[in-house]
Amino acid sequence: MIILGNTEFFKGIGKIPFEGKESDNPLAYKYYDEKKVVAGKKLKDHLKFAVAYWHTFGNNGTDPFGAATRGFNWNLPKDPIDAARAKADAAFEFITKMGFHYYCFHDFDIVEEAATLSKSESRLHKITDYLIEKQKASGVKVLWGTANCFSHPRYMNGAATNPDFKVLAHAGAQVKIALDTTMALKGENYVFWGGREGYMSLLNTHMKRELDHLGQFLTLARDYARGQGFKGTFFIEPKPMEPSKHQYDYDAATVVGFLKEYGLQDDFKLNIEVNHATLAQHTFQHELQVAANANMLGSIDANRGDYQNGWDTDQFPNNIYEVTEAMLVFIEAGGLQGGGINFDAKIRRNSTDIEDLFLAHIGGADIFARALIAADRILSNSLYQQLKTNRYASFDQGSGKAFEDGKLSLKDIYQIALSQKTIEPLSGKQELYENIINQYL
Ligand code: XLS
Ligand code: NI
Ligand code: NI
Repeated sequence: MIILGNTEFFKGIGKIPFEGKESDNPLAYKYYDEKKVVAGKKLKDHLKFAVAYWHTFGNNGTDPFGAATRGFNWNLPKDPIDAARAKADAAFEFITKMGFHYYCFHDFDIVEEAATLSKSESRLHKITDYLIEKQKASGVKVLWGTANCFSHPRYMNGAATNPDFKVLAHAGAQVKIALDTTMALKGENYVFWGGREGYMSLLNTHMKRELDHLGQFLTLARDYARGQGFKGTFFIEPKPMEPSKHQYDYDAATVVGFLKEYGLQDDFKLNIEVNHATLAQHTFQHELQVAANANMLGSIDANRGDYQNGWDTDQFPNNIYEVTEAMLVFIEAGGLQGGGINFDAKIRRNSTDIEDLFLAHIGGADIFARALIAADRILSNSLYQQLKTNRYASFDQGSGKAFEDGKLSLKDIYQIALSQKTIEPLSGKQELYENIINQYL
């Protein structure tokens, strides 16, 4: 078991340096040079890497078939506030050693939930004061906060979509407190991920009523936070299933439609998670593109799934080809609106060395940095953009342009088609696009 030191939790590991791709030092960045300027911006400002409090400082390796394989010294103190402070010490040591500037949390990641709502709230006040001090001392900030409205058994039938108003009210109170906490910590954004907002069986579910409740709940949360002066962005994190059989925030397209239906499109954007895209049978880049089309590409939860099995394995990202395709969408969309790249990923159960947490985050940061650099070069040096532009050239002038401008009727199009003699095949050139990506990696 990993048993970490007391005052210095990650003993023997210093600040992770950037050493470049020739380095064989496993505890060094090969691509993530935070000050490197790409497309007019430093890598650290493009990517805004964040550590996920729950996985990195909470995951002890349990799975449905087995016990913990890792132990954390910060869990040793009996008093929950002492334990929370120790965990915060470890978290800030880790984030600082990684050279990251952000973290993300659920309310009950930063302190253990108490037996009653009001006791939980007072615990959160205490740890918030401590975190404010840690943030001041280190310069580390909150990318986003959220409320865990899915773990406790009270949420087994949902939180905002629970058929029992009492549970909805409890979730509302929890969200209010989590918003207060996020604002006190100067969090830049606030996330809603609805693991229990959906159903296990449609037979016992009034879907329309539940969706209306969700829309109303999010409206109240937005109005409250805005009333308190919160300027950040709210994110919805789509996921199709797990733990529910069906989740209402199924994928990016579903969420965009939902936000527009309930009038939330000006305050909410999307937090796209790689593995959730996989579960929805989409690629990561597809989900980014759908969000970007709606001007709602807010943030990213970075991880990867496993193509041989169908659940949220939350592995650290490592597929350079895929991430490069995603970064093409990212750059073309003008980056993220308010958010960053949060490593919502966990090391494997049998990764039991202290350094494994570092290696995982180094790999994740390097893959995104390398992909962003490659994507920028593809966009500025290769034929990629020209090929794509040419593909649609028939809409840049003449009848195609008139169609785009809304100047043609269906009858006009009919006349045009009658006068066309032949239609020459226009190759999609997919293999060429694929080769270009490969060339620039
Ligand atoms: C679970 C989600 C969760 C959210 C935050 O699958 O990814 O971790 O990011 O509640
Ligand atoms: Ni996530
Ligand atoms: Ni997830």
